[in-house]
Amino acid sequence: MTIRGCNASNRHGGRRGTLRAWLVGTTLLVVALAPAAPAWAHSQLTAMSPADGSTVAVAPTEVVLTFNENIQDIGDAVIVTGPDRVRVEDGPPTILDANATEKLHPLTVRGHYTVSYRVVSADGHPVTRTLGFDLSTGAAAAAVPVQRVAAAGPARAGGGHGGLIAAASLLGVLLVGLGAAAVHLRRRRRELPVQQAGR
Ligand SMILES: [Cu+2]
Repeated sequence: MTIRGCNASNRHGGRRGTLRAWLVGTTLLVVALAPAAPAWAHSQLTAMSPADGSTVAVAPTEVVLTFNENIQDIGDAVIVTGPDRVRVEDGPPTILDANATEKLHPLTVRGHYTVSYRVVSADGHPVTRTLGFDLSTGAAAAAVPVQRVAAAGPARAGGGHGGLIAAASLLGVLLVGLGAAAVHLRRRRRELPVQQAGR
């Protein structure tokens, strides 16, 4: 890093102290902004009914998502899409403690159903994921190609933490770079007249 070169060529204790203080300050800031190491403490799905990947012969009337901790009842959404790409969920889910219950319209088409959810963790971070189940009874789907990848598009694992870490890291790099540049410029400005005086 440029900071090291800058520091190594700096023989002036006072200014090195300034740089060190700057580095300590920016490091503390970055540490404060970055979330703690066990960053994946937000709510995780522990079970779904019908089970993820299962095949059921009787059409379920609801999907129940169970998490490892209570989730917040703020703008949670569950989207259930049938083999014919028709959405079959009935309104927003009902949240009770660690469970999100999503009522379904009658499932009349056999095939694969995707279940995508976005719920807000106890710690305030949204979590999203796409699961699915198969219904073995019902009418054949209309001639629509089943595109599970496309259906899985809106839901992504992860959520808030990754972006926050990236933003904090970027901010830290910018601050350290700006600080180093400022110290470097100030030193050059001060040393120039001294060198011209023939020291
Ligand atoms: Cu979280």
